[in-house]
Amino acid sequence: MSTPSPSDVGRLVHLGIGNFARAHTLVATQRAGGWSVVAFTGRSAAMADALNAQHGEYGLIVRGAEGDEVSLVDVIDAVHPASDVDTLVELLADPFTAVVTLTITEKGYAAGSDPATSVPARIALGLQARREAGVAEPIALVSCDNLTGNGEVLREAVLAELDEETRAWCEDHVDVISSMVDRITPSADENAAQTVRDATGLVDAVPVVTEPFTEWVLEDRFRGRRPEWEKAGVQFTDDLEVHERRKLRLLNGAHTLMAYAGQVAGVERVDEAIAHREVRALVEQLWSEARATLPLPADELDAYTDALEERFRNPRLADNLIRIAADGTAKLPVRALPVIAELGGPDTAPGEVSAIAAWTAWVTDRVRGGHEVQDPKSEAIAAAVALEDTTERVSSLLALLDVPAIDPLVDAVIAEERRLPRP
Ligand code: CS2
Repeated sequence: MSTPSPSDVGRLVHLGIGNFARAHTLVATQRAGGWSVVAFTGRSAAMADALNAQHGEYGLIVRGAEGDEVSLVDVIDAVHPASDVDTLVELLADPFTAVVTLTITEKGYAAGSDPATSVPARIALGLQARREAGVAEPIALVSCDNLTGNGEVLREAVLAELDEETRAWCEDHVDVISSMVDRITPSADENAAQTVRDATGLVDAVPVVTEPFTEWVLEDRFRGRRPEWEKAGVQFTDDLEVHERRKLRLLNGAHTLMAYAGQVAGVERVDEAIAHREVRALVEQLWSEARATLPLPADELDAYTDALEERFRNPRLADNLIRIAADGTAKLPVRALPVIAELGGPDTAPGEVSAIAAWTAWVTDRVRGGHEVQDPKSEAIAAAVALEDTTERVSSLLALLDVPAIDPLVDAVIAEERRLPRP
């Protein structure tokens, strides 16, 4: 096995090119310098056409509370639609490819065995081809999604799709790395393209708007080549779990609570939700519960939640709650349920219960109001919401989070639904 030499160049393949990767990991890869990036889209192929028409270049608007900083990011060589499985397999079998990063969202890890729809299944095909091509150089798979132990989740999902021989080969040739990635990235507003054009001259169909804060922490165990991300302020650690949990439970947990409770209370954006007295009180309660599950000193947690509050209050970021409300059935089991379980049940975690009750209330209002809910289980949500009886409705919804119908959470959620702030 070669000694790690991160400064060597190589190719990075990114899977799931959306706003988040373009605001964050790819910016860090550009700063690291020297690496070639080939990206694949998520479900919609439109991003491939748009970015290729701009030779992979796009504008990045860093939107602080006081003003914008606009720059161009030019690190992507080519973008392919997710459906181009052959190209992905070819790239993974090529020794020049040393790193694969993923932003495929929580639900992408449970996508099954069909390479047409499953990223883990596609990676498995690529690794098999890499082994068959006799490539000795290690490859690293890096998950950048909001899951506890995201590398482990990815490893299991890929291994499940592999033949025996490739599975054994992976031990010496594949590193699966967990990472925590943080940068709030709303959908770009309609003026973003003009802002990029005025500042840089680029006619940009897919500009990115993001916040000034940025953090990326990775497990420090790459055996092969990787970009020199340290140059971009990226951190490497042997103890990633605490960073992951802190972010998932404090940032993402509060986001999820605000997304549902905020909309039920009649507001649309994160800055409005955190300024809403009653919603903010729920966030404070959720934070005090989540903090009790984190093995970190109080002053560190104070500084973290203070910084979060300032980020949420950014008056110029315009982060819409509807963005965060997507995929609740994939997010609540990672963000809220573990805290309730670790604290010993719903009675000791009323803030987390309110996040779940806000979700059941919001999907109910939304579906009954004739709107769609963006979620991998949207059909089952609609069927549950159609139930007239409250206990049946709530227990059917909670079953979609894998909570049993007799769980005390069902009654706690029903009681909390009635207490949620309304307009
Ligand atoms: C949000 C995240 O969509 C969501 O559920 O909570 O996208 C959040 O903005 C990022 O994790 C911030 O790093």
